[in-house]
Amino acid sequence: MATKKTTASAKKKAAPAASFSLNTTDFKESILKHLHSTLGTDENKASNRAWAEATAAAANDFVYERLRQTQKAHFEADTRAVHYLSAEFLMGRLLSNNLHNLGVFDAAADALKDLGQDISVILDEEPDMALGNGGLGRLAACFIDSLATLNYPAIGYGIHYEHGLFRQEFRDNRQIERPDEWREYGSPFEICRPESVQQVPLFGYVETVFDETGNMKKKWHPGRVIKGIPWDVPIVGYGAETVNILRLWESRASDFFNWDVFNAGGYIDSQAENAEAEAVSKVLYPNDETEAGKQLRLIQQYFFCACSLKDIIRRYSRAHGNDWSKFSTQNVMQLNDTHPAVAIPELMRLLVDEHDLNWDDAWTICRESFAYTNHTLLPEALEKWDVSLFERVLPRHLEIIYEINRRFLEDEVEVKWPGNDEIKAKLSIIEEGDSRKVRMGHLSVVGSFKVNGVAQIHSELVKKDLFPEYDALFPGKFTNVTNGITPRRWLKACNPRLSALLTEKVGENWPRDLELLRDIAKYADDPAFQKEYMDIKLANKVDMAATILELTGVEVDPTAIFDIQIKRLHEYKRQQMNLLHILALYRRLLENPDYDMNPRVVIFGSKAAPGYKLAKDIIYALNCIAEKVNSDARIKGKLKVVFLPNYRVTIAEKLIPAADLSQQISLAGYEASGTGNMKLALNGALTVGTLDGANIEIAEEAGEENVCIFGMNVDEVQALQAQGYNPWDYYYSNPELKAVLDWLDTDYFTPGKPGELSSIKRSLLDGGDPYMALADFQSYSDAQKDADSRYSDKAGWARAMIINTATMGKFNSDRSMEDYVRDIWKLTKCPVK
Ligand code: CR6
Ligand code: PLP
Repeated sequence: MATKKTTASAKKKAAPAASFSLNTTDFKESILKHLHSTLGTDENKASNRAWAEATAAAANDFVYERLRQTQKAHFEADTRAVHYLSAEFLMGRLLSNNLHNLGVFDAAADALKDLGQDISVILDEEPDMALGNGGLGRLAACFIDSLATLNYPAIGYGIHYEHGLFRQEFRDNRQIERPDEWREYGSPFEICRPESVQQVPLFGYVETVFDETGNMKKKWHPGRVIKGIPWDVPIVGYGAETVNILRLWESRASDFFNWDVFNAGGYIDSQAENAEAEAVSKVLYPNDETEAGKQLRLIQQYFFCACSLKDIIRRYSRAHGNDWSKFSTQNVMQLNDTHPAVAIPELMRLLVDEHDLNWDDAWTICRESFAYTNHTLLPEALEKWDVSLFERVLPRHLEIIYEINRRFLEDEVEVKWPGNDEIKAKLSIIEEGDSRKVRMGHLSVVGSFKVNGVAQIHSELVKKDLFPEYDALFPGKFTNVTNGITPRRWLKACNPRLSALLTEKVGENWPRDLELLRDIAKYADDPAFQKEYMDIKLANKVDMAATILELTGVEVDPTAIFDIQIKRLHEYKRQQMNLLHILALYRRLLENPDYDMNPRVVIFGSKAAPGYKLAKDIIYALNCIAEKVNSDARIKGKLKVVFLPNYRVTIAEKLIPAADLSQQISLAGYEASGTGNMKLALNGALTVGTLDGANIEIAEEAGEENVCIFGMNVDEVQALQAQGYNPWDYYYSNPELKAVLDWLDTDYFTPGKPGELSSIKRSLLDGGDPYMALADFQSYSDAQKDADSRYSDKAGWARAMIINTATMGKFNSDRSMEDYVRDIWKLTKCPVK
């Protein structure tokens, strides 16, 4: 059966019905109008940036109108809303996404073309809005896209970092960090709302006072007050019925506080104070799964929670005055990890100290309003704050936490386990010891009505290993919501070729209902469809090869296997195991130039936390190995290694459509979910992965035969840990593994500087190999061999890729949102006229 070719006109037809009847001519006029009257320039001298801003302004005419209608509808309906509190939102670029969601991408492209501009060049002008580290921040961005798409009343609350995640450069193969300047010259995607500024108190002391009726009250005398200025980023749902907002808080010195200093003649002092206040929202902490433990980070967390809660209360009071009985039916606050956990004592403070509620009523409201998502089991990522630090920065909150804890231990733990001090110590929000600490995970569990993990296995481990007693104490509180990704950005916009083919086959509704893609499974064995699908993959790989050449100077063969590992650098994600496999392949090729393997390009994209020495050593090693391997004529180009600098959303959007293999190789039990794994599989890549996080569910959906699973499962990992793991056993019993590890001690990859890569070997042997890379190495290497031979079977490979695309419907973040709505948030949709 011959399938239709995807012609340019078919592609046009494939675009979804535009939500706005904006034709090319109108769009052209609008862009010109904004070029003249908003940008104050002229088409003869406009820079690419001016064209981009004029295009954004043209789109904003619609965005703002829908935003206004949405806010009106939400106000009139006075519906329950979710407030997604997250220290990170990894948004990426907004213009292309907004044009797609408005349904005017093609009109904009044609309009720009008529004006002599290439839309891809114009879109490339936009810096990424990188206000997040990795998966957690990108998840928040996908979730708010889905909430708007599904017409749920929702607000994202976060921090308006002046500098997002650092820009990564390589110097002499080592990572160096440069400041990110996403809004150096302003951004057309945000609106400042001075009318909703908030004041945030900090430091100081607490006084006990008595009111006129003799009731004891606590009065916090802050040592400083800073100001929170809201910036709203409109979040355009697909089809643009609803436009919600992401409200990001910027810190400044408080006017009235500063005024006194200024009047006292302290001009210089007042400037110093400004700088200190502005430091709060200056930079994103570049940590991923490690603890920061810094005063400024605690202040950041409190700052955005305090601003957000006051904002929520302001909105609530506008409709309900001083009647608090409906607060928790109108509002739910989702804590994205423990970073916003301080919102719990802050709401208690606001209700008890400022709005005069009694403790019990306030606590009921709190517990009915907060829900908490756990994103990790790694002990070093579970936040704890020194009591002394807490006391200095937030003295009243520490008192409130003590009171929450006292009542919890006496009224709940003691009742369930009378006299059991061991359990009390385990469940206490305060960790006793040399330096006492506030456990933010405990606080989040105690202060919320639901706690969820982010993939089935992770949610089980949260119950079984992390919080078993809490699970016994609060039956039904723990639940699972498997993560998801927005198919609008991660397929429709980033992979236009495949999107057009899919639309041709299943119609234009799949970006909303990703399950519709199941229908293409029936073409999985159709040679004509296979050819179309694989031609698209090849075209994407050709584009990627050009990008690789441009960014790294390395030439790669687009017909080679594109074997991709893109994610933050962390030992648990095991880039070091990938490195060992690269060395094994290289060694096999050197020993036998005819070694039977398909040409392979191993591609990395990854940032290491600046203070994470071993992660940075791994980047250095991979760059050194890449240099050597890529220039070694003996292996005839059969193996190439590419490390793309400055991995971010925009690079992910280019790489993912070009991937053949998706490396998801964390030690089982350590990757809570993963979301990159979903994006890669949706775009056809076969997962080489462990039975960890969402890989398990991906394998269930795609079928085990369409993924390459290897390594120990969680039970086996735990059994080996219990029995005592000794990496030297694997070193001595596996000659290839020993050879590649020993190679790291030589100067083969660092000429004249032996030992420069030794830290990696040391961590895997003397260091005990905490993430068991050596134990899983052989099985990993076998899975890679299996993937290689599957790649040789062209029809079988095409089939597997098609099935991967067809079966990822579950990982639509719209589904995640419906799960949250059903099991946790209990929202109703609010249609917008
Ligand atoms: N690092 C998990 O490790 C998960 C995301 C989003 C992470 C990752 O497996 O997909 O959250 N955890 O749920 C944290 O950030 C604490 C992550 O991105
Ligand atoms: N960083 C960026 C830029 C991403 O787009 C993603 C997810 O796609 C991640 C990090 C998270 O990747 P992973 O789930 O593999 O950790």
